Amino acid sequence: MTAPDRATLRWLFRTMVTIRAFEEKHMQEVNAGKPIGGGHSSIGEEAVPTGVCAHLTERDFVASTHRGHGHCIAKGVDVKGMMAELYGRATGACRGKGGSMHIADVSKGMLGANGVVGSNLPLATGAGLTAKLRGQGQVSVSFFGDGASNQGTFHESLNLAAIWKLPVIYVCENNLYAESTPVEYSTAVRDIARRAVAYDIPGLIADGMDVLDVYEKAGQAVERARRGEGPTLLECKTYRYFGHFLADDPHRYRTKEEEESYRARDAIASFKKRALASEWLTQAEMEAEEQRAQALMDEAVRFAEDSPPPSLDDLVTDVYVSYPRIKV
Ligand SMILES: Cc1ncc(C[n+]2csc(CCOP(=O)(O)OP(=O)(O)O)c2C)c(N)n1
Ligand SMILES: [Mg+2]
Repeated sequence: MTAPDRATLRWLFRTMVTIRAFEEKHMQEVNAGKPIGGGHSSIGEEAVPTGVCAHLTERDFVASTHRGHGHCIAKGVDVKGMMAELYGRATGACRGKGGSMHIADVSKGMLGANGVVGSNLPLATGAGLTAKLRGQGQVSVSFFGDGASNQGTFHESLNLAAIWKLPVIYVCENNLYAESTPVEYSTAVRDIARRAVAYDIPGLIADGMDVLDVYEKAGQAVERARRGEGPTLLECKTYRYFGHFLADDPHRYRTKEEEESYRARDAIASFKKRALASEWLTQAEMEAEEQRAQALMDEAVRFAEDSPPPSLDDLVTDVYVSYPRIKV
């Protein structure tokens, strides 16, 4: 594969280090006992949302999961608003009412993180139908886990998208575990991409620890969708370095050797090596990006801490039913 242009390479690096810095800051704040919500760390998986979203614009749709911070950042959601959301503040992406698992920003095409495993596949499929009916070349992406690929919604969504030729990219983040359940215990196939055969659509596999491989395979899927040829299932083989959720999972269901073998292939560290060797980016440019990400997180925490909580009146705004004015 020929390398993407310099601006894209820089964006890929910037996005991966921003995701990692956000996740590290969140973990630090939770461990320090700050009164903020926990969540599910995606450290180790940064290459997947980055390589996929590099092909999208604000007009394309993304439907995300419980492990959604990386998807939001790669799709352009404001990091300060995300941090304020974790702090439950009125300035948060969802005015402090959603928290980690419900961050959304429709203006950026981010339809939302989602706490119900497997529930975003039909949402992305519906957004794909919208895109097809509008006929303006938009595409829709669903990110979901290996565990979610065993939900009925996975099969229903892929079948519908296949018969209607919807512009949807189904991106399976296969990190080998659903909570503590190993994928080989719960899943009949070794490569989840093989399930594409059942719907007569392409099933691609990318190395989810290599942002350029994800970028290349996702590019094929997005181009196919924009040409009106229908959906693709893209499986990215990846790994989360920490427990299923923050704070309380000692991850005893897997070995230290397995963890170390993935950390040794860390997506950010290997990109750096390659970028230096190939003279894509300089050491100084990459250090500047890392410092920028750290500074952004400090600023985001300050912004969140200085923001007010939602008011009591906000309890009855943004709900489905328009209540008569309830005095709270
Ligand atoms: C419908 C539903 N069932 C169970 C859960 C509890 N739960 C939350 S995350 C999770 C595991 C999901 O695994 P996977 O899809 O592989 O995503 P990962 O956490 O590995 O990113 C489960 C079972 C849930 N939130 N929703
Ligand atoms: Mg998983």
